[in-house]
Amino acid sequence: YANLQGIIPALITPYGADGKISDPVTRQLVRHLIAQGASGFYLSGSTGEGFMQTIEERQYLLEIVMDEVKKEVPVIAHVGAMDTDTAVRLTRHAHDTGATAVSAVTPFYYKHGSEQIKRHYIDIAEAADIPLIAYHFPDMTGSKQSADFYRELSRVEGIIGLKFTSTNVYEMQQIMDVCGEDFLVFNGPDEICLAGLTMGAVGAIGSTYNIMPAKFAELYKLFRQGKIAEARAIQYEVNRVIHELLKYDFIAFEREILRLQGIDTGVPRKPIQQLTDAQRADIYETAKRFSFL
Ligand code: HMN
Repeated sequence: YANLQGIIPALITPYGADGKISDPVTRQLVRHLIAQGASGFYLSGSTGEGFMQTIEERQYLLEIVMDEVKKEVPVIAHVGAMDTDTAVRLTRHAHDTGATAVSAVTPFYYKHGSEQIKRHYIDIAEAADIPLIAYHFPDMTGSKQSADFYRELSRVEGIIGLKFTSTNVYEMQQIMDVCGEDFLVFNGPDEICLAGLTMGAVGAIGSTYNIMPAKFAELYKLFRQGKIAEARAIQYEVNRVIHELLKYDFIAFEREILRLQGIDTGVPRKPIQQLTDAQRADIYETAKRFSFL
């Protein structure tokens, strides 16, 4: 899985004016991001609004991206769902479409015991011959599994890694320590991308790589060259933008920045924040200030 590394945008899902997934804009966005240094794509995660889409929509998006990307870069399909059957169905489809890997958040809303959650992951891993990347996102799912839990998962055939979305890099390191070197951990929070890489993450999957792919690709390159001070300077720079972003719903903010960059991905699905004209004007000022335009 040597190609699973680097800066991987958790893709914003492009919608047309009718609110449906847009084939041409998806292709435009994916092309643009590859040209800017994206190392792969992560589809239908939190950023991609996967949980606000039908199974058919999630499948359709993957088909478009696979067709456009044509194995140039790896594509990870997020297949996470509240129920195992949906995740399994999406996994089989991802396999048939030729995706590189699937990924799944721990099932949310209901408070399942860790044995059930483990079973959920094993069922996904057994559903098709496609690698699985588990997804630790306690803030969003309310499900916080231990390093021991992930150690057990890492011993399951087909489970190759973890997307770790928490700023607690100590916990990340503890997981890596017990899962072994072959277990691929991806950093989640973009604002600590460099910290996650320093601790041993092989790459980073995140939302702001939709709007600042080149900056993060540079940070990653510098990190790999051991130029930590230079990489840190970029992390500081992008964090000034993230500081502005966090005043909004990140999906609404990123869609607006993309629109200003000439890629109209439409508006997020409700109840995600719908920007007012005043908010758009404010984001426009931010975009100018940070030379997005
Ligand atoms: C996804 O599943 O779409 C993401 O990759 C989630 C991702 O880790 C984002 N986390 C959250 O939104 C909480 C980050 O990219 C985040 O948006 C960014 O670090 C700004 O806070």
